[in-house]
Amino acid sequence: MRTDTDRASARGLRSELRGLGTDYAAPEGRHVLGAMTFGTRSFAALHPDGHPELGIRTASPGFDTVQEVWTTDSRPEHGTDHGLAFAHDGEYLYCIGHIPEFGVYQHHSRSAYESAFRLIDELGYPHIFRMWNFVGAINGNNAEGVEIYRDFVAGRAEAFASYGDGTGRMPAATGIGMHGTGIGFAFLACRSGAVRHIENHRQTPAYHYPQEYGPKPPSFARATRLLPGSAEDRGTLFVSGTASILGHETVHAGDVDQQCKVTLENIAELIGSANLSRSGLDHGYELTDLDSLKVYVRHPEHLPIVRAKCAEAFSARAGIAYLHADVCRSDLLVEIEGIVPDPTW
Ligand code: 3EB
Repeated sequence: MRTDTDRASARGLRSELRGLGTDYAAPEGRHVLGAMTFGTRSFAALHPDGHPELGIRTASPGFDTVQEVWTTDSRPEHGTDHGLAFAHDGEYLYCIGHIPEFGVYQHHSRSAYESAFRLIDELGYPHIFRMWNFVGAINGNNAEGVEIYRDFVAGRAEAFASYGDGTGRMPAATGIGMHGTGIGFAFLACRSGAVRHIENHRQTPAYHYPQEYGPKPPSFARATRLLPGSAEDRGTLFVSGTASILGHETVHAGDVDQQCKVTLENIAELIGSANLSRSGLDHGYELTDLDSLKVYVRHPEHLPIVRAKCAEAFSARAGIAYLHADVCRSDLLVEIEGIVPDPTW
């Protein structure tokens, strides 16, 4: 984790990955839309300053405690609704929620997502472009003996089935573990920006995974490109949590070194010009264009090797946070997400 402030942006919207310990002050002319705090507590609440803050318990010796702060150039309004806390500024909406521990999550993840879809309709932010889900005991079993990740995924899929035209609106996402129990989630949506969801030719779309990974497939795209309204620039590319999966299969179970290699290759292919041109984008990117990286590591003893691999692959200027979390399949050891900021910023 770098000690100064790192930035990644969509026009009007920026992400800053910062260390904890000091109060955050938005730069002149900017306003906090919301925050995600990777520390010692899991919660979803409005901060005393007004903005929604999602707390995710990942703190562990040797790992980073960080905050991702989303800022915009218009002053947001804040509110709560059906257990959700949100802020919106006329173009962007940031919304968070926390599902407490339950024996079975399916119904609760479905209703949380349905509340989220209702909220974006009511407030008028129809395009979700990034989602995060932090699932406690993700590889543990629920009260019916179903893996908690699969339990969560089934409810989310039910909500997505009645959201728009199904798979066409599934955004970039992260589905990862956290310490403790319950599920924390956050998402970003926009009003007038153009949103395009992108797949990776090396990987089966998650929403087409076969049933061996759970009764319902996961609802997300490999990346989402956000082109702010009226902009003629390249936009911002949000890269989903990415792991050592080729087709739909985990490769290199038990080998963190090779899992890092495949994960980095998956991201490089995803954001490269050949893959993006399949989605009609005319620019490609490289790993060194990524910023606001989050690297989730299952076993603390793997941190040095993962750190070395990432330092080699990413720009020395990029913000990178190393976080201690279980990954959604018990054979996955590492997962990486990031943002390619708009190059005009
Ligand atoms: C994978 O590719 C790894 O359930 O929202 C990555 C990103 C993963 C998002 C999710 C899961 C999710 O299947 C896991």
